[in-house]
Amino acid sequence: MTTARAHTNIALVKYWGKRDRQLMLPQTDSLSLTLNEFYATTKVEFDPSLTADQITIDGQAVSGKGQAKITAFLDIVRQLSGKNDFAYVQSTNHVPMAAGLASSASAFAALATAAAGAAGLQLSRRELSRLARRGSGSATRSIYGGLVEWHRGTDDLSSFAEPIMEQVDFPIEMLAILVNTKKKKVSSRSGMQSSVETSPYYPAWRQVVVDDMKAMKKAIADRDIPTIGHIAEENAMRMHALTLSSDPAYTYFDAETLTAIRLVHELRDSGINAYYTMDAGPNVKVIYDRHDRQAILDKLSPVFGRERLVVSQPGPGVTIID
Ligand code: 2P0
Repeated sequence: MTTARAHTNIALVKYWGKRDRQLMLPQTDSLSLTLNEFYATTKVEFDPSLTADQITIDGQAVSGKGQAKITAFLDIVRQLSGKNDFAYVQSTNHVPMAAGLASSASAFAALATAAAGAAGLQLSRRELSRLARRGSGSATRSIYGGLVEWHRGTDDLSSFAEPIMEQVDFPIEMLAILVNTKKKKVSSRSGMQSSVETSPYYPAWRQVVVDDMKAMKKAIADRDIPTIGHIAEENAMRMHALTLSSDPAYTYFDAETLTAIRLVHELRDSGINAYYTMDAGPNVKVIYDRHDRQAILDKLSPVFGRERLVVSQPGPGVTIID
């Protein structure tokens, strides 16, 4: 039996499209910040008496598509380890599920680590990152803490994440505005596939990411939060332009998403270096220097309510806790 904890991550340079859906190889590199406040804890135990994997998430039995996805992932672990038993999987999420807060990143990073441990595999962090990738792309990055780069690679061996700065030594902070925590209508998986196949802007996106990765790494080396925020914001909006330019078009924006964006612009107009990013859901994440936290809370709380604002520091990589 092994229990692992993994934190979610928010991409500053986004991943939006696969090149190989079976191996989960992405079209582009990406770069993220692991967050301290959002994580999953997962326990795995293989048991020869089971006739199917028994999965619970937050105490609820998982069936249907969710079960199939986890069983397919466990099949990879079974194949790697030669262990053919089914498993008990118990996962607890400290992330509002499927609301664009990258719950699959922490979920599959924790599952990969717990399942590999329970199956007796001795994997390096790089190998864990490659394994987590098979469950969900963004999970590749959640093996590591702090600022992390996922090299798209050309095959299973070369597509893994690496830390850029695991102990973040400058005061970057992220605040999540929980606009809507209901399950999203278009999954990341089908949304990004549609963008790859139908958006006329997809070739331009590949070039955007090449340029943004370079500029973002320089801004990180310079510990320049306004430049990091600016690049992240532009990159996110260009990713969302892929959703609007797909056929059929779709969007993750809600009315309240636009309200949040307007407030961030107003903060900036008043001289506070706050920037926004958004994932496959309507929630907005604000990037800023923690010294500006109070001013940002003062601006956002009257509109959204303090309870819908979650401040997070950079967080750690995956750990085995039992
Ligand atoms: C990211 N997102 O880089 C991007 C930005 C959401 C927007 O990775 O199909 O759950 O499991 O690989 O990783 C969310 O997509 O999709 C995601 P799969 P995933 O964080």
